[in-house]
Amino acid sequence: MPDATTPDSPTDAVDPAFRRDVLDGLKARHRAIPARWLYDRRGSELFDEITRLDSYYPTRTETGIMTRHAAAIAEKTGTGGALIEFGAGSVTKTPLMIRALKPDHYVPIDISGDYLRDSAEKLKGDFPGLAVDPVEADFTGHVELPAEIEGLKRTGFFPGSTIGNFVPRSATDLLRHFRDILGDHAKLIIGLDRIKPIDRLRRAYDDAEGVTAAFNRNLLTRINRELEGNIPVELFRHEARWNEMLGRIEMHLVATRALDFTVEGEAFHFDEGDTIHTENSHKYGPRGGRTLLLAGGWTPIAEWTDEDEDFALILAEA
Ligand code: AVI
Repeated sequence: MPDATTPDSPTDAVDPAFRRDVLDGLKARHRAIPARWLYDRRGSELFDEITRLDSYYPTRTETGIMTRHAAAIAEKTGTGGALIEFGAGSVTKTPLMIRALKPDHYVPIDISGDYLRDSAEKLKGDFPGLAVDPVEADFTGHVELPAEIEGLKRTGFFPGSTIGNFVPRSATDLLRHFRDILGDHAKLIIGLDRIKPIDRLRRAYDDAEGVTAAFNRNLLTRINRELEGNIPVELFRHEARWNEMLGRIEMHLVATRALDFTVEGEAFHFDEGDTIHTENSHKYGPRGGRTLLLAGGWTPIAEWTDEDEDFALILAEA
């Protein structure tokens, strides 16, 4: 999900999709802006900081699962062939998977060309025998896999519980799309965050250090910079809400008093307590996670968790 593709100075061209999503989102009855826009350069840096926080357990828990179960993951998945990662890859998780699965080809797919090329170069240095074939594309859209992996066994990799940032209907669409990209007989290794006590979830998404709050409010700063807005950022507070019915943590930006602002010349009014919904992070129980995969066209064949069952890594086949 994180990428650093979008402009950070007003002189850069603004993505028309950003303009549309922000203006439509602010006009809607349920004000909401898609989470993908949280990741400008600053947002990506802040997300990186979040992954190192004590209270944000998913990253270190998933890495722990991969380290501890590397041999079993390799045994069930099989080694060699092509490892196709949806996203540019992380400096810790990707090398762990490459070491375990020993693919001949590694194919990261990401919309951010610069980041993709940098990390591909680094991996080539770390794994001299590995062919790295990056694909610059939005993996939610059309993806052309490199001809070099034609006929090879394919394993998709989608860690980090990024699937949780999609509502179940979009998540199943995305899983089906992955199946189409990877083809018959492919496998998929996917990270899913588990449902757990609400106070732990809240602390993970509203940390004492205020990093997640800064990450959320940075969206308003970005709107002001790129869309000539004058949103009073300091009058919005971050809120992480557990939605019990939908099994998800929601991030909101809440107006602390009645306020007015403009974005690209359009006027907006907020009453005290009005919110902008900026992200969903769905959590799944063991059955829910597997059902999601089945609905997305994948059959789960193995699952690994940590001792506290905070996080799950599922292996599924097409
Ligand atoms: C990228 N994604 C999986 C993170 C999550 O946990 O949903 C984004 C995030 N939002 C706030 N903290 C982390």
